[in-house]
Amino acid sequence: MKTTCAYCGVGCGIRLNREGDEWQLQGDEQHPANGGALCVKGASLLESLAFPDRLLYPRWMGQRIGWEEALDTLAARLATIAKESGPEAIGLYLSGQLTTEDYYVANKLMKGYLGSANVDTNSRLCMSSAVVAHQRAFGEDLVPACYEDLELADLVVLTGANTAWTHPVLFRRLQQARARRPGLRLVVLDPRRTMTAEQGDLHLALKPGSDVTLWNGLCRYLLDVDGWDKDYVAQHVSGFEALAAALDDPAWQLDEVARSCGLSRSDLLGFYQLFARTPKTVTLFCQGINQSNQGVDKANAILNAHLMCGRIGKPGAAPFSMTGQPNAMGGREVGGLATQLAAHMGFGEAECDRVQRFWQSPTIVRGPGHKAVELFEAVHRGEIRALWVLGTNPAVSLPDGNRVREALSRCELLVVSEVTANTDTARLAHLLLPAAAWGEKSGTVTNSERTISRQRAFLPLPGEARPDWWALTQIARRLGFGEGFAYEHEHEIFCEHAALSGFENAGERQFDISGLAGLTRAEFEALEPLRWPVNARWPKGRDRLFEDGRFAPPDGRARLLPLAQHFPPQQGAGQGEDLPLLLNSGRLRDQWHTMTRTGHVPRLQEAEPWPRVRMGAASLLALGVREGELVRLGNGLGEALLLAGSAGPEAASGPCHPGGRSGPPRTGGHGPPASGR
Ligand SMILES: Nc1nc2c(c(=O)[nH]1)N[C@H]1C(S)=C(S)[C@@H](COP(=O)(O)OP(=O)(O)OC[C@H]3O[C@@H](n4cnc5c(=O)[nH]c(N)nc54)[C@H](O)[C@@H]3O)O[C@H]1N2
Ligand SMILES: Nc1nc2c(c(=O)[nH]1)N[C@H]1C(S)=C(S)[C@@H](COP(=O)(O)OP(=O)(O)OC[C@H]3O[C@@H](n4cnc5c(=O)[nH]c(N)nc54)[C@H](O)[C@@H]3O)O[C@H]1N2
Ligand code: SF4
Ligand SMILES: [Mo]
Repeated sequence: MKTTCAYCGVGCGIRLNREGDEWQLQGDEQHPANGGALCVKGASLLESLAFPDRLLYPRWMGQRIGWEEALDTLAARLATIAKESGPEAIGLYLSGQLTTEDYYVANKLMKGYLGSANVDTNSRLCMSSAVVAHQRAFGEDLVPACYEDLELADLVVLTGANTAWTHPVLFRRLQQARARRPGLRLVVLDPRRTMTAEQGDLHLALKPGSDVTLWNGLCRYLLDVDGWDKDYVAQHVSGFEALAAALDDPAWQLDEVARSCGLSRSDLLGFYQLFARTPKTVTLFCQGINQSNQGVDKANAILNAHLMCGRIGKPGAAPFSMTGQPNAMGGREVGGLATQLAAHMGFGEAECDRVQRFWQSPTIVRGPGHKAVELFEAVHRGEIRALWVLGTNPAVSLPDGNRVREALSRCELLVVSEVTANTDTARLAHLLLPAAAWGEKSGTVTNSERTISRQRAFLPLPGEARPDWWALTQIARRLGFGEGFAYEHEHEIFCEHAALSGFENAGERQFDISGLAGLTRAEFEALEPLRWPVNARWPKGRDRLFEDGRFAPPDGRARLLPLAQHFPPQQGAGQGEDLPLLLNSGRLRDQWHTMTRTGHVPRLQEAEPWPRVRMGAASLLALGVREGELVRLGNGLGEALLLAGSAGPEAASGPCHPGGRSGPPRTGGHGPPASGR
């Protein structure tokens, strides 16, 4: 039995064998993502299934009820709210940990049947910057490369990513390629000296938030040394004149860039020279780029450099956005963000009409809904009266958690579909719905390199747990939408999703998997991993996009964009004597997000049993704090009690303390505040 890992966007294949009563788990040697390797989280998946507080039955206000009653009650309440306040008073908050089939049904129900665009996903906190950057540069949200490109490159630039911990199997592939071919260089751009940075040939600990400056500086340098591809730009790219004019600004000259980024001139020049002379360059980016006050611009700054050099769509040459969650990409395919409609279509009139015709639905939303943060603000104001959260823990993972928890506790009807009742969001729910977990649910997921893989069920559904698509379908039927939601199996949903991707698509949308729309049940069950698009032209899938230099806009050209540097406001005026530290959050190697899926596994607790704030030696000294002491950090948004840790390979470097994304913290109670940065 083969399936796909439940955690990160590498999307490793897993093989399960049954020996007696026991399942044995190992990496799938034939899967294109991992070729048999697994990291500690993937290898611990079977242990993680022993949830201490598994949600097995629906619960209404804490009391067990039956599914029938739960569904009838929910449908009746939703119908009343829609009638009284309009469908916009209903919101859905989804997750990159759902299957594509769950996602598709949720999106269709909201945008085509209920008529509310207020459906967003935790990908808003994660991939949405990359999505928009791709749309701006390529005309569509497209990841051009595949993992093999990391192995074929001569230079890999890893920026805003601690890949050794967060995409471990991919990092291992890279390290193995470097061992085979020492000429393959690794440059890491990260304010922290992470485990990943430790292993680079060069680590540039740039000042947090200064990425646009660094990449603009690179583009300026490429112009100065004639290190760009004039023919490629002339044939395939637009916007060069505007970019070149913007790059004339002295702010992008080497010395000035080095100063703004807090880097030595020679290190920076060394990187620029290496980039300029290495055609086979892959730039991998993740949350240090996406999660930012200017995440979209940061990503476009990277795309600019690659487009200027024509380093895209070629073996070993591409910009590469890594996805975080196992199915962040699938969510983007179905259009689970409030700012998309479906199947890589937006809200143009023709697109809305097309999707409505395909769905034969009673309505269609004609514009974007609230994005995650706005969605919870609308809940706070009472404009959204009913919120259904599936597969995510926003009480912990959204910014300004106190405000979010306040919004959730004010919500008139909060429904949470979960695997465990033991999450901060589930504890606030009126109605809890038990979801099938990994190993029990079945469907498809898409990884960072566009590979669609099957998740397969090998365990029976415990208690009354059900797949999320089933619960959504049951509600749709009770709301009178039975015809559009007659699904009995995820196979039917997948085929419909595949058909929509090819519907009236004469090549305008590169997301096209219509070649899979006719799969029989048996073929769906046996589906081998393959990279989209999958259609008449690419029946076996496609490794790289844009090989021919044709992009998605009508003129076929990619876009270069002039970009300005904006530092996060926390790094500016607000930061003074009483807010001396910059705080950044990094993931733990052995834990998954809010820890609801991994916190109960002893093996995964060993490396980092305590919440820790790591500080450089100078900060510890200035604050009068010793390693191992408890410190209370706070700012206007809240407080946290943490164990103080010192600079290891995971600690800060450069001029800042662990730098940049959360609000600037205030120190409390432990010695005098540090004297700024
Ligand atoms: N073990 C584990 N693995 C995971 C996850 C998990 O929870 N646990 N989650 C998955 C998910 S959903 C995601 S999205 C990915 C995230 O994968 P990563 O993005 O690799 O994870 P982070 O640890 O958040 O690392 C972000 C890095 O950006 C750096 N950074 C901060 N500010 C800046 C900046 O201004 N510029 C630059 N260049 N860098 C900056 C930080 O110092 C940090 O090292 O991981 C996935 N993999
Ligand atoms: N401070 C800070 N905050 C962050 C980030 C950061 O770097 N720093 N990163 C952001 C990013 S990139 C991300 S992706 C988010 C992640 O944030 P969340 O999505 O809130 O984190 P998880 O802990 O993965 O929560 C997923 C929940 O879904 C449940 N679940 C798993 N499978 C299923 C299923 O099939 N069905 C249902 N119904 N439930 C299921 C799990 O039990 C778990 O409780 O956090 C964001 N928030
Ligand atoms: S690298 Fe990611 S997908 Fe692969 S086993 Fe580890 S967590 Fe799972
Ligand atoms: Mo993420």
